[in-house]
Amino acid sequence: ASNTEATKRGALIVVEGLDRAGKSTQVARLAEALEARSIKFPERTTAIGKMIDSYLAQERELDDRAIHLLFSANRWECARSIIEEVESGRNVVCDRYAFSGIAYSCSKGLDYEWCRNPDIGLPLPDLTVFLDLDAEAAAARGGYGEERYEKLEFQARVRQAFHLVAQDVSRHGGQWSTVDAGASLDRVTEEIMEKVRPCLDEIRSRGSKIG
Ligand code: T5A
Ligand code: NA
Repeated sequence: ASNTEATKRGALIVVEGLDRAGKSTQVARLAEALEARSIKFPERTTAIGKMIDSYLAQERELDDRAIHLLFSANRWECARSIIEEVESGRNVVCDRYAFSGIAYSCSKGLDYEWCRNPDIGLPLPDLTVFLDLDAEAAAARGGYGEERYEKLEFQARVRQAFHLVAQDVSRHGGQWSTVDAGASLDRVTEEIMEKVRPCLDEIRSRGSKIG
């Protein structure tokens, strides 16, 4: 592709965090600000997504490795459309991604590298914004405790696992930014925009391919 075509690509921004960190709220705001398509993982409407949904609702038991692979497969079934969207010039904002996959499965005791492998080759985000909140503050927010992983002790382990993931992403040259999700809604939105703007400027000036 020529340079002019390449400079038209959109950004892929991922928002990560613990359960109840405020991801959905902030993804909606960010998607509006960037006129982006938003996607949420798990994408519960597909056949695979329905299996994941019943697992999370604790209606079905699955082996830890089997559910890990389903979460990954659920991203792979959306990968093509993410790439097409970004290459067509549209921004995409993603509520959770492969980093959740690693952090939650690792927290059950699965090997880090094993957890990472099935997601290798998925489109890499231009930026991951991690909404950081301690497990106690997350638990104090509405609607907590119904789904499978919404337990204080487990969430505290997931938070630690996300710190490992952050180091790993940075080591591999990825962009990872942590935002204090304990602040007010508007303050969190502002902080996210402060991280996202330079990322968009860089993509516009470099016009690199998604990959
Ligand atoms: N999972 C997921 C895996 O194990 N492997 C994987 O590969 C993937 C992709 C489902 C579960 O699946 C696991 C992780 C999860 O356990 P989910 O559907 O994303 O993931 O579920 P949650 O993360 O639990 O989604 P929630 O909707 O519960 O949390 P959000 O989106 O982080 O938070 P949000 O925006 O809905 O807000 C929650 C509440 O907090 C309030 C909101 O008003 C709302 O009541 N709130 C604030 N209150 C005060 N101050 C703020 N700044 C606030 N921001 C939000
Ligand atoms: Na959510």
